[in-house]
Amino acid sequence: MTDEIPENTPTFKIILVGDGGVGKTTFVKRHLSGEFRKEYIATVGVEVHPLVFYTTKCPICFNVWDTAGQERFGGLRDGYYIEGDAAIIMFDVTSPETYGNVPVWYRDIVRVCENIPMVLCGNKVDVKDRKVRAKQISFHRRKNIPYFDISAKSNYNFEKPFLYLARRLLGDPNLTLEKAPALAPPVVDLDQEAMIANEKELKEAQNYELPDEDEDNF
Ligand SMILES: Nc1nc2c(ncn2[C@@H]2O[C@H](COP(=O)(O)OP(=O)(O)OP(=O)(O)O)[C@@H](O)[C@H]2O)c(=O)[nH]1
Ligand SMILES: [Mg+2]
Repeated sequence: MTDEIPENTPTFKIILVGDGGVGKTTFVKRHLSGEFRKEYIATVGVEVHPLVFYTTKCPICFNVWDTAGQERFGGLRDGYYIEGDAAIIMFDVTSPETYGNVPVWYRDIVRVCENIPMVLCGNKVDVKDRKVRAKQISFHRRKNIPYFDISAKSNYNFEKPFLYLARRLLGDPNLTLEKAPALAPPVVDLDQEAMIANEKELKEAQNYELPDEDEDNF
């Protein structure tokens, strides 16, 4: 878990954003060695967690930036975004408001980083009373980025966003993980049947016609 990061490991800055309380810190702390090696950058007020994944091509290190106490309306300082190689935008599937703010986070990233690989993640899918359903999630389709249901507390789909970003950043669409990262043990149980139903719903939702909305008018 605390083995050294191999020399010459390609390393990328990952911007992790989303409203307060969506689960960003919980998510990034699941990866045990990243949590062990994290560093605090006081000037930006951010914790950087170096998460190493072992892909079939080579190891890859994601320096995931997680702000301490996010300024909900003020947004984040440019220092947070500058030289970002990729981004994870997170919302909470139990809070429609956090999904409603996804376009704002997206816009802020694009302003500074332009065309970097991004993924959208809906967290807390372990919660029975889910409020943002698969067919309501369409922002990623407009922007042509992938979407993943995740549950930080159960480790559900933890690797998915990182595998997608590794494929993009290393330029190999067929890349897979050679070994799973060491994760903290799940703290909630998942209802497997509900997850299968979710996955089916998500698949179907990709085929719905997009509502006729002005792209930037969310
Ligand atoms: N049920 C459930 N709760 C979660 C999950 N992930 C996080 N939470 C809870 O959501 C709350 C907020 O989580 P944080 O990780 O602190 O959220 P954050 O996005 O870092 O919030 P800020 O630092 O304020 O921006 C905590 O009470 C977590 O325990 C999850 O996957 N499922
Ligand atoms: Mg946090």
